Parts: sequence; C-alpha cells; structure tokens
Amino acid sequence: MKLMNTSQPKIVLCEMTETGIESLQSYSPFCLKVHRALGATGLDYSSKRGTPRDFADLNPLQQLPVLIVGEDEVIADSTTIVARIEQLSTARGGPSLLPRDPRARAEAWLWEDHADRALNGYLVASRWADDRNWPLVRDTYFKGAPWFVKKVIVPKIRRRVIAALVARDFLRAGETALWDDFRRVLDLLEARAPLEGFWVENDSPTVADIAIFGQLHGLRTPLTAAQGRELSLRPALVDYLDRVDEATFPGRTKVARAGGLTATRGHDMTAAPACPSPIPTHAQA
Ligand SMILES: N[C@@H](CCC(=O)N[C@@H](CS)C(=O)NCC(=O)O)C(=O)O
Repeated sequence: MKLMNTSQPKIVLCEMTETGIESLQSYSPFCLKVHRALGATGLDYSSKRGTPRDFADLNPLQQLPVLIVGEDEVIADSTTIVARIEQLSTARGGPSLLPRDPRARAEAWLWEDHADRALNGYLVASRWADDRNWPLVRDTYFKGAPWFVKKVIVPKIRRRVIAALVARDFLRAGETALWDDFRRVLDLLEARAPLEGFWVENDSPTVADIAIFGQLHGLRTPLTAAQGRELSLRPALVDYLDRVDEATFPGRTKVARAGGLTATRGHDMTAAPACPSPIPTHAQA
C-alpha cells in the first residue's frame, strides 16, 4: 500500500470576497475552481480575500485567483495554479487531477480550456447582461458601496463588461441569440454528461471536472435564477455536478446535514443570503 506523505508547503489562496453561501466558496468561477482542486487533493490551505486591486503587487494583470506556495512562490491564473496543485498533490502521493493516458490527459486539459474560455461567457453574460438578474447581481456585488460609486462607476463597469462580451462574440447577435446558444450548449453538455463517475476519467475528478464545475455551479445561485432553472432541467448534468461537488468539497456532508442541501434539491441556493461584497474595482466574473 502506498502511504501518503502528509508534509506540504504552506498554501495561501488570494481570492475574491466571500459569498456568504457555505457551499459556494466564491462567485468567481476561477477562484471556485481552485478551491475545488485543493478540496479534491486534500491539500491544506488558507484564504486571503480582497479585490484584484488589493493583490496587484502579486499579479500585475489584476486578476484573481493568485496562489502563494511556501514563502515566496506566487502563481497567477487558475490553469497554472491547478497544474501546480497537481504537482504538489502527486509529489506527496496524493490524488492526481489528470488521467494517466496521454490522450485522455490532453482531452481533460481541452475541456478545462473550454470551460474557462467558452462556458465562462455564459456565466458572465447571465450576471452582467441579463436585465432580469442585474438588480440582484448589482446589489450583491456592490452592496455597501458609496452612492456615487453605485450611480456612476457601476453602470460604467457594466457597460465595459458587456462590450467585452460583444468582443468575445457572446453578445454580438443580441441577447435572444445568446440564450438560444446557451440552451443549445446545455443540451450538448447534457447529452455528453457521464451517467456515473466523471467527465474524462471515470473514477476520480480531473482538471476537466473542476473547471466545468467552476463555471456551471456558479449559475446555480439566486443571482441567475433563469439560467439556474435551465440547468436544473438537465438531470444528467445536475447529477454530474452534484458528484463533482461531493468529490471536491470536504464540508459538503456537514452543509447537507444542516439542511443546506438535499440530494434532490442539489444546490438550490435561492434561500441564501446576499453576498456581503465590498466594491470590486473590476468585474468579478
Ligand atoms: N484566466 C484567468 C481569469 C481570472 C479572472 O478573470 N478573474 C476575475 C475574477 S472571476 C478577475 O480577477 N477579474 C478582474 C479583471 O479581469 O479585471 C484565470 O484563469 O485565473
């Protein structure tokens, strides 16, 4: 039997502000992804919360997450971070986030990329561009901001995020086309979702699962009720996300027992309190 070496360097995750929802460690899909990679590998870590600007000395791109390993190793970008977590975990005999087979490994990274670049657009659009969601998103993200920030700065940030979505080819054909596309993509994912186990390799979560989960689980909050409902209509996808949740969130059983989760309800977080975010200087997701 292979014994796990429990020693590891100190790990600090620098990330966006708290959600106030126990089962959702971050509204940022990229920070959530890193939480779940750490959860799946069982590495110990602590978290420092703030806005991207608060950590600009660590990441001049002013994006979160950033991971600090040991005293002075600073890693930016969730993909690079997850690759480093993989090394840290396997170096001590812990779980791997990658399939052994090289082709399956490449496929896991391709799905990871698809989640970060493609699925992310739908999450950003549902929070920032959908007028049905915007009032709650705004009040959650910018709660506690001075009135002039809410009145002047926030609408500017929103316009900038929407312009970026158009540039990414998400909103160029308008909202109706975007949501038609979203449903089509969910249908494809529903058809592709594994009926048991995980996305690329069957018996344990890989980088593909963690990245897909980061983006899709973020839709299952009160902030994006319409998109969360679309997701809830795809049972294979919902069951799959719940399996990933279970495998990557050590505290899940405790939250479930406290009545926060049930098997049938999955992550229905509609009763959760709003996020007490301070003002992000940039878009959160
Ligand atoms: N490619 C980056 C994306 C990270 C990202 O976009 N983070 C958002 C929070 S969800 C952020 O920091 N946004 C601030 C900005 O882009 O100005 C990664 O994978 O870490």
